[in-house]
Amino acid sequence: MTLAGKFIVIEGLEGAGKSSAIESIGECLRRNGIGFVNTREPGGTAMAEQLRDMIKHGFEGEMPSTASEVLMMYAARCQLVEQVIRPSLKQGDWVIGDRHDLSSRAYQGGGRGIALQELDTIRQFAIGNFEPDLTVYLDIDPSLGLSRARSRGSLDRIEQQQLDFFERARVVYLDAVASNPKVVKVDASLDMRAVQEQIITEVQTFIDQN
Ligand code: Z5A
Repeated sequence: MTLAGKFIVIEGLEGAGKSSAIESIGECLRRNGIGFVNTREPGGTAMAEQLRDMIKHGFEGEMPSTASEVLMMYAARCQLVEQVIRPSLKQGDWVIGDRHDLSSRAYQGGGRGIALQELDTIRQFAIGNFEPDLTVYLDIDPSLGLSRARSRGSLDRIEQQQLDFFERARVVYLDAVASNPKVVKVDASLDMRAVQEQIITEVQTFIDQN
């Protein structure tokens, strides 16, 4: 079934500046008279928010294994897609997603080392062929991103990974940019205004083509 709205996702490593990017995309859609909803992953439904909390902080001192972590990510994503994203798109709203499936490939695949073919199988079971119409990937050197994220406050369980975890995650993101025309790269190491200009250019081009 063709969905009336479009799903735009913002992706990137820690400190890439996703929060301000999401605001810029929202302003751009508003200027174009397009109604939208915001989502975040993991999270975005009551159940998915509970999973988010356990993924980020564990539960009563118990930390998820690598396999549990990835299954919780997809459980949360499945809930969000079925309860919020698909219904919104169906009624003609656009959706701005703070992360989606590419985060699992980057963090659980690249970072944790789960084979991407295994993730494909889980993904197919959880959400089938559902995918974003446009992904804006904010590319940043992990050491710069982490120093920005640290200046923002304390780091959660995943954010506390070593630099090489994020370097492996970045490789997966860059592979996606190279292989999938629906994933566009923005240089997030520049100052905020320059980053926002690149994002708005990409999103406006996408709007004009749709
Ligand atoms: N995760 C996963 O492993 N697998 C998955 O499938 C999914 C997620 C979906 C979600 O945590 C965690 O789950 C995330 C990935 C993992 N953890 N890690 N690591 P979250 O939602 O709490 O965290 P996040 O998504 O990584 O981060 P965020 O806070 O939403 O955004 P951000 O991009 O990291 O950062 P920011 O708050 O927008 O900016 C950081 C600081 O830099 C801030 O002070 C800004 O003012 C500053 N900034 C931003 N842009 C600039 C520029 N251009 N110049 C200078 N300073 C800047």
